Amino acid sequence: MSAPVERRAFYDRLAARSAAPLWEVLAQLVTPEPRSPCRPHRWRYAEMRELLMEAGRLVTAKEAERRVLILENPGMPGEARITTSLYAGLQLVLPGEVAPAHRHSQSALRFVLESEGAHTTVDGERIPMWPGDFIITPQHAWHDHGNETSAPVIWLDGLDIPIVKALDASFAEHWPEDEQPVTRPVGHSRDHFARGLVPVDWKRSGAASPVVHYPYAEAREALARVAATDEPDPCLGIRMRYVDPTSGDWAMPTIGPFLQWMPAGFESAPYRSTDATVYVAFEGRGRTRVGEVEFDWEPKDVFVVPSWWPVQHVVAEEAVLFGFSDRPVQEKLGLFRERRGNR
Ligand code: GTQ
Repeated sequence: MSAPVERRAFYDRLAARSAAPLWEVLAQLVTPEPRSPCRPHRWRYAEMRELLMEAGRLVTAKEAERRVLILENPGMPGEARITTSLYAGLQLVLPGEVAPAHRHSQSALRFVLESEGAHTTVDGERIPMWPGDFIITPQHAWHDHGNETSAPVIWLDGLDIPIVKALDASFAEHWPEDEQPVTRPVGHSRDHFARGLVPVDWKRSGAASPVVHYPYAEAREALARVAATDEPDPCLGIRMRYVDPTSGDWAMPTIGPFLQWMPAGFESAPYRSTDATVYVAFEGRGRTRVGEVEFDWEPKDVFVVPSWWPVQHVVAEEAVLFGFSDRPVQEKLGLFRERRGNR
């Protein structure tokens, strides 16, 4: 080929025509394995809680609209991403506060860390929040959060913000008042869809599960009973995913949430998957190695494992991890891969 100077001049002429030479970038675009800017990281709950309380003194929930500390992946600072495809944050609503009603294209999950009965309202259904509860705010569902108790409520938000951003499909609007009217009784979505019965002529309208509340008490009992009979998977322990009971598919179209139980003394076999995963250590204590990075965790610490990094857990005290990833998207696109063991 021609001399580098000649090429450079050619590239400049291409750039002036909004074009570029593929051969200079092909190897970075089409990699033999996932190569992510995402880094493994752990956020200590004790530290983040202090910062959140400080935020509580600096800004009201109403003023902020959502008083949230974004958990930003250290490999992608300023991008509001915890993985390349997902967003996570810690949200605080103080006693007496309301986070005003709005709705948007982005889907949200809530995993409750601290609460003594605060609530979120989703499309007219008021949902009491208790520690460990998993709650869905489907895309375009009106939602406001409130706290009529005397204790702060803190939860982990997981949203598909980067996915919606990549697709340029974001719409949002505000409800005219702080709170939407409550039009449905407590337990409405569970009564209609979570008990093995659905109204005979019901037809799915949204993309998410019609069940919006998955209380921890029930999930924890299921885990315990399954763990009593089933052999833990060498890599994943007893991992169970949250589903839409009307379809058996993941509970959300873009985010795949799960619970993972591991007994004391469990040392998981190496595992890697293409879905970068956010974990909350909800019960127990242990350590996790992600490639060369290693961190310990205790209740309510959050950590993230990037795509295709090998992960291994060592469990000191019987543990329940909550987790979520973009696995439903990858499965539907035929991109999901996992690998067990040391290959
Ligand atoms: O609670 O509606 O963490 O709209 C980010 C955006 C929470 C929410 C977030 C949101 C919300």
